[in-house]
Amino acid sequence: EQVIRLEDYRPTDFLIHEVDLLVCLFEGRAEVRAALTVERRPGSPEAASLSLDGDELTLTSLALDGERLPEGSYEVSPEALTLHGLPASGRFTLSIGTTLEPEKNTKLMGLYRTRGVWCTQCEAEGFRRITYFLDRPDVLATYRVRIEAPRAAAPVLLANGNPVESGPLEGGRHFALWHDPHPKPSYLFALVAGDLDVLKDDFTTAGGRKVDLAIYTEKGLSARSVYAMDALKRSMAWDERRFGREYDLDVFNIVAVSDFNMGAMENKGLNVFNHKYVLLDPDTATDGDYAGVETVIAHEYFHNWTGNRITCRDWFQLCLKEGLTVYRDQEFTADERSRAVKRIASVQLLKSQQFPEDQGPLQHPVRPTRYREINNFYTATVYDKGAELVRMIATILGPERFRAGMDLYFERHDGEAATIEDFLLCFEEAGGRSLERFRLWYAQAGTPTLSVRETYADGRLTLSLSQRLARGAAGTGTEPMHMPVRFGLVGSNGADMEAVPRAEGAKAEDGIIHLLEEKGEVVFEGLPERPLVSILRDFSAPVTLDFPQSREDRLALARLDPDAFGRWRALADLVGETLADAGRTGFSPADAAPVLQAVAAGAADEALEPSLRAQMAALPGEGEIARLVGQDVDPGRVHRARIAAMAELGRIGGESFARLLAEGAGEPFSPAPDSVGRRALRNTILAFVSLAAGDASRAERQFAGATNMTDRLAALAVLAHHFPREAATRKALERFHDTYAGDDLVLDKWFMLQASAAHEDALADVERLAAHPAFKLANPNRARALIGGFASANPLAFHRPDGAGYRFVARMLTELDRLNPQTAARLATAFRSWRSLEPGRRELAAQTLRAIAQGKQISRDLKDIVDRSLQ
Ligand code: DPP
Ligand code: ZN
Repeated sequence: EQVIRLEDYRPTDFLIHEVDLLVCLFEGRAEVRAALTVERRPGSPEAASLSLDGDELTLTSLALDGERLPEGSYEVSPEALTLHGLPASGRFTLSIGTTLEPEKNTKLMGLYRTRGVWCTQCEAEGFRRITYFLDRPDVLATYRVRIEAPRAAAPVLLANGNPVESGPLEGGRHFALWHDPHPKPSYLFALVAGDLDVLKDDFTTAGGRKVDLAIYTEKGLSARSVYAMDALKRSMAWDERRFGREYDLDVFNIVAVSDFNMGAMENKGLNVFNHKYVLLDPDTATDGDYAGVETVIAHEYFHNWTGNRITCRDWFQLCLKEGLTVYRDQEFTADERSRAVKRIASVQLLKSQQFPEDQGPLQHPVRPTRYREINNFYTATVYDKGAELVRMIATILGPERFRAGMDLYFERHDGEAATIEDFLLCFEEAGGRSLERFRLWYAQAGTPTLSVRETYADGRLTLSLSQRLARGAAGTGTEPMHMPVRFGLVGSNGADMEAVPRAEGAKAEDGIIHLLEEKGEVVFEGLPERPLVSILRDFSAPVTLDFPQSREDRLALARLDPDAFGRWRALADLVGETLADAGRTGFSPADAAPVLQAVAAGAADEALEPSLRAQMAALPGEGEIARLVGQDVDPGRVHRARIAAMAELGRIGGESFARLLAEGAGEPFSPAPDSVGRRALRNTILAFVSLAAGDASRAERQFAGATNMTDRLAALAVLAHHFPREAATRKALERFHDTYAGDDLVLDKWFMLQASAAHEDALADVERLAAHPAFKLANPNRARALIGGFASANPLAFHRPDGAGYRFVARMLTELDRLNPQTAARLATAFRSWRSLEPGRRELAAQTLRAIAQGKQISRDLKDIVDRSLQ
């Protein structure tokens, strides 16, 4: 199996300047004619042949400057078209004809057809499934694209860039011509043809360019794209304000489709979205869906500068665009909503998704140095840890110098395919500071441990810090890295003390300790009282914190810390430790009482914004508790411990919870943050109270009376998860199904909810659902809802001690792999923490993984994940 290595990178021998594409769409097939303006790169060897990537293509014609190429001057293999004896200098035109069958393309890479709509997905290596090409991100060309299609099936014809011309053709066909003036790599190519509804609007940039905006959806769904349009316009305005980045074409089009491997794709001027991240209304979408749409719309829009105008030299640099763009979308949400709430949500995601990846067999550095299948590196590490690294640069430099570094990056590399080194150099120059110890974060995989010890006497506080990185599956280095540690010293009055420290082996400035070596020490003198140490505010470095702070101090911080994130962290760490203990040895109400009382107090604290109260109230998920347990995990015990804690919390919350539930009922729906927060708080509490009372009736009433999907689904979740065998639950599930039978996005929720319901018969239920007429394995959202819902969100059932959960998932993955390897591989990461299970399950999981690996027709995508999981 071929391994691609970073150290083997070298530029291409040929440049492709222009791409002229004619795409003729017919029922059952597509014909593509590409005219490529090519030139041998000055200085490259005259004997070098040109090897163009291809995948599942049929070559129908081939010409050089209009002359058919003779036999022997080229070779075709399943992966490439190789041309020999090409001109030594000057530009020449290669004309290449290919045919493809979009209707049969179940991989959803390249050109495919979904619900009658032709669309494309080219990142990372899909363009080679449309025509032969140098399908790599450092080959930048301008594109002119003409689409011809039957007018009835495809009245809408879209491609990248600006529209040039359109008109009728014979035989009920028509055409559209598009031109994208910005040179781009092939992975940003897109076209769409179909019978679509549209929502239109416009936006005028700070520089006065009027941009026509359009969101295209399947028939009848246009009304559900209003919020996405609003999010788009806010994103455009924010990028101008915050980063000085304006949009650069006359049109910006978004198309939402049902069948899509990713969340969305940032193709230049023509974003293609999984419709899950566009379509919304209060009756069919939850508050979480609203947040997801806002984030993904912003993320893809922000790629226009970080990804498109400046792209990646090679796929090893994926974090250059993804980590940076996630950082940008996180900042957007923080500015638009609440900074603390967004930061907490991002940290929760990092801990629940990235930490397990970084601590298990699929570990890889933020910038990997080798891969077998690049599609498997669109990971939490590249995206979310990648964003943490950009955040650390901003923390280290401060806002002004960070912005200066970004400005320099945009100025210096606009129109280029850049590397992480290019990016870091901009911050070193603009920031006037070496990032030598910092850049190791990109190369060294694993979650470092930051240990903090405090000693206090007579007004003098000493903080001793040290860092440690264990070598994991990636086998990368373990050198000390530059860790910015935000902190505050909180007085008993709940205010930060003013204190100027002395430091050794570390630097301390502006509330940040810069730990640059393995060990460092910071001393504060003349303090009026022993402070509460609020450490790692804002989660200023993605580390595991080892700080044996007393329970009393942490409970006090959970009440007093003037930094909202600090309050949450103090409490969340205590809750995590309490539940990890319970997951090891069983839940003890007496041990947990002080912590759960603090949780209930946080939920009831009216000084906090509602979303923050909901975050204070939420208990970590079973996956996160399992990670904290560490070794020999028994997922059944973890599940029982968490349920017991929820019920106990419901008892402790008592009257105050009942009041909170009663107060908000009947509040009209609004997507505004406070309204969202109140719903989140009530729905979190609903589960606690129902479990405490052993009574489903509250949830039943909420389900019946709900006026929005958030409240309806939350109530249904309480029923399905905690009262699975009650008649009321069956009835509610049926009613939900019947109400929304024609609505795929809502049906996905219905599948997901049942797949993730933890109870004895869960596997039988999921097997029944896999045979349900509405279950379609070929639709990624549906496959993710059922298989992902079971394998990643139902630890109790997936990790059944008899291994039947593993075997079910293996069967489904093997079947899915034949249709859509990329989605199968993604879902297979559910096994990534198998080594931390108790011995019985560990052996069963390993057996299952080995059985998948031995499958005869296994794809490279799935094999790569399974092999690395087993290594
Ligand atoms: N569409 C994916 C994203 O935006 C990959 N570029 O992250
Ligand atoms: Zn992205």
